[in-house]
Amino acid sequence: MTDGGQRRRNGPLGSVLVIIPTYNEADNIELVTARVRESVPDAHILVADDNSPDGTGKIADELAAQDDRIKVLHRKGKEGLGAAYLAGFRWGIEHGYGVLVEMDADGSHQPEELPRLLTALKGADLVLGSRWVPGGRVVNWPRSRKILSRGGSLYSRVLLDLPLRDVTGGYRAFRSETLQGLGIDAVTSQGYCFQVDLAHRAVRAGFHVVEVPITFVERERGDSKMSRSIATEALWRVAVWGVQGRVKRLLGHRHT
Ligand SMILES: Nc1nc2c(ncn2[C@@H]2O[C@H](COP(=O)(O)OP(=O)(O)OP(=O)(O)O)[C@@H](O)[C@H]2O)c(=O)[nH]1
Ligand SMILES: [Mg+2]
Repeated sequence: MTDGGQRRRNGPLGSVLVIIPTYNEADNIELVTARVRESVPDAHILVADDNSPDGTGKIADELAAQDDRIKVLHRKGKEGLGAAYLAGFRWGIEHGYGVLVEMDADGSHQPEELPRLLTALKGADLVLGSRWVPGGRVVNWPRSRKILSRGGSLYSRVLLDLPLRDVTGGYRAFRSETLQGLGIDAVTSQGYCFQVDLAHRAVRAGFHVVEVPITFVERERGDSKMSRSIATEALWRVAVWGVQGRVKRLLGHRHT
């Protein structure tokens, strides 16, 4: 399965598409797109909106009408963050982008840090914006939330044998070849679990995954869409993958 990191790429990156999934982000979408534009002027932006009742999709259309580097993917209804990203990835791959970036709309993932992620991607297959490596941090989170997030990453790291500190973060830059090598058509997980799933697949497939410290800023406007059920999904799915991986390795050893 893994090829010992042989897939590591050093080639040029190609054009960049920043995918921003949105559900009721009317208060945030204009600012985040403007900040991306300022920070990485050549990047294109794809807003993947799930027919937000607050009119985010319409605002995105208005932004797109003024700037041809902004595109909007209108989806029929709320199907979750993972499904929106998968649709965005497929769109980006079809349209020939070399780099696909995941970024939240709420300002937690600072567009000003994107150039650092892209620089790191020149020597990697996948770059994770990481809150839990030296230099990374979180602004405006209570201690309890930090413990929960670090605990979630530790849980995934141990169960799935991942050499990563921030497994649930959602600020990432993929080479499109990396995404194409992950078997994303088989991904059904959502929320935090979606991020764990992609990181796990990338490591297992032998891709070179690099963590870059980021400062994650808690959202100031709009409501969180993460729920208890999304956190619970992550807990059980990661446990199942962990057991499956161990059973596979055990059987593999026995047959050789
Ligand atoms: N298209 C789409 N986007 C979604 C959906 N759920 C969440 N999002 C977007 O995904 C991003 C992350 O969601 P958040 O609600 O900020 O999740 P979070 O960052 O874990 O939670 P907070 O820390 O409370 O902000 C935001 O840009 C959301 O608008 C969904 O079902 N569909
Ligand atoms: Mg958020």
